[in-house]
Amino acid sequence: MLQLVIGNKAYSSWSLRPWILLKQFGIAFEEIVIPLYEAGTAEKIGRYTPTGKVPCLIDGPITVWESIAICEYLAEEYPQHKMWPEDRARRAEARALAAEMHAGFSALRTHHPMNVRKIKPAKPRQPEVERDLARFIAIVEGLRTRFADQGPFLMGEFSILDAMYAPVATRCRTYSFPLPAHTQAWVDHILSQPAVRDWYATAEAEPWVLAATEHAGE
Ligand SMILES: N[C@@H](CCC(=O)N[C@@H](CS)C(=O)NCC(=O)O)C(=O)O
Repeated sequence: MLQLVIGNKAYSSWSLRPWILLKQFGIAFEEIVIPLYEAGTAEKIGRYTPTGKVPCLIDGPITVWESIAICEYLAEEYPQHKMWPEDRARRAEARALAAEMHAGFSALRTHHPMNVRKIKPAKPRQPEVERDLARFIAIVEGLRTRFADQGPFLMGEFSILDAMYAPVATRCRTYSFPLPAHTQAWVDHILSQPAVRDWYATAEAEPWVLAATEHAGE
C-alpha cells in the first residue's frame, strides 16, 4: 500500500496537498505522521527522504518528495482519476498556477503559517503579504468566474490545482482575511470537504504545540 509521510496536521501545509489529493480521489494509503520541529524530527524524517522534509510518498521501492512531484507522480500512476484537467490548454494553465503556488507566496507562508486550530481577528498585513494575497485573490476570482458553470472547484472539477491551493484556504480562515465573494465561496467549499473536516478534527486532537506558529499574525 502507498505510504504518505506527513507532519502534524495543525501546521504542515505542504503535507495537506498530497493528502487531500489522495483522499478526494479515494486512493487508499497508510499515513505516517511525524511531529515537526522536535528533537529527533530530522532523524525520523531522514529515514524516509534525503531532504529531511515532509511530505514524502513511498510506493514500494519508489520514494517521491516535494509536494508537487508527489502530485505529478500520483496523476501518472492513477490516470483513471483525471487529477489534471483533460483539456490541454486548461491543463497547461493549471500546471503553471500549481507551480506558482509551489515556488511562490513566500511572504504569506512566512507571516501567516498554517495553523488550522486557530481563528484570529484580521490585523494590518505587511505590504509583501498584501501582494501575495492580492495575487491569490486575482487567481481564484478569475478562475471561479470563468469556470462557475463547470463545478465548485478552481477549474470546475477537483484537481491538483485545488490540492496545491488548499493550505491557503485554511490560512484565509485562520487569519480572517477579507475576501471577495468567489474566493470566499471557494475557501468555504474546500473547508467543507469531508476530507478537510477530517484533517481539522485530527489536528484538534494532536498534542503538539509550536509556540512561534501559535503567535503568528497577531
Ligand atoms: N517544497 C517542499 C516543502 C516541504 C517542507 O518545507 N515541509 C516542512 C513541513 S510543512 C518540513 O518538513 N519541515 C521540517 C524541517 O524543515 O525541518 C514540498 O513541497 O514538499
